[in-house]
Amino acid sequence: MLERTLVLIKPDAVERNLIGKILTEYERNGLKVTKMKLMKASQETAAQHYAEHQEKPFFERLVSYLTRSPLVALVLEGEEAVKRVRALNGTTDPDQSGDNTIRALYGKSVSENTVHASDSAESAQREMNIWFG
Ligand code: IDP
Repeated sequence: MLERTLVLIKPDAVERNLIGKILTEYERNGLKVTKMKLMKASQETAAQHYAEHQEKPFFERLVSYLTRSPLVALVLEGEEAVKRVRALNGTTDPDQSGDNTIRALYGKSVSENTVHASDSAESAQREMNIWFG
C-alpha cells in the first residue's frame, strides 16, 4: 500500500551537517521525498508535535531541544512507508538500535536521536497537518 509519513531530521543532525547522509538512506531505500523544508520550529509547533508526551518529565527538554536550531521536516512516500521508515530509523535509544539504522549510525543519545518518523498512518496525517498545514 502506497503511504506517506512525516519525518524530522532533528536539530542535532542539522547541526552536525548530516542532512545529506540521512536523505541518502531514505532515497536509496526507494522512498520518495514529496515535501521538504528547513525551518526553526516554534514552541507551539514542537509542543503540538509531542502532545502525547506533555505529562512526561522530559517534555520541557524535548521542546527546548526541538526548537534550539533548525530542523528539516519532510514527507516520504512509498510502499508501507510508515513501517519502513521506522525500521530505517531504528529504536528510540541509539545504543539499542540495530546495525546500520540511522539512529545507530548517527544518534547521540535518547534525547538527541537524530530523526523522527510517524508511528502510524493516523499519526502521519496529524503530523503532516502540523508541519505542512
Ligand atoms: P520515538 O521518537 O522513537 O517514536 P517516542 O516514545 O515517541 O519515541 O518519544 C519521542 C521522543 O522523546 C524520543 O525520540 C526521545 O528523543 C524522547 N524520549 C522518549 N523517552 C524518553 C526518556 O525516557 N527520556 C528522555 N527522552 C525521551
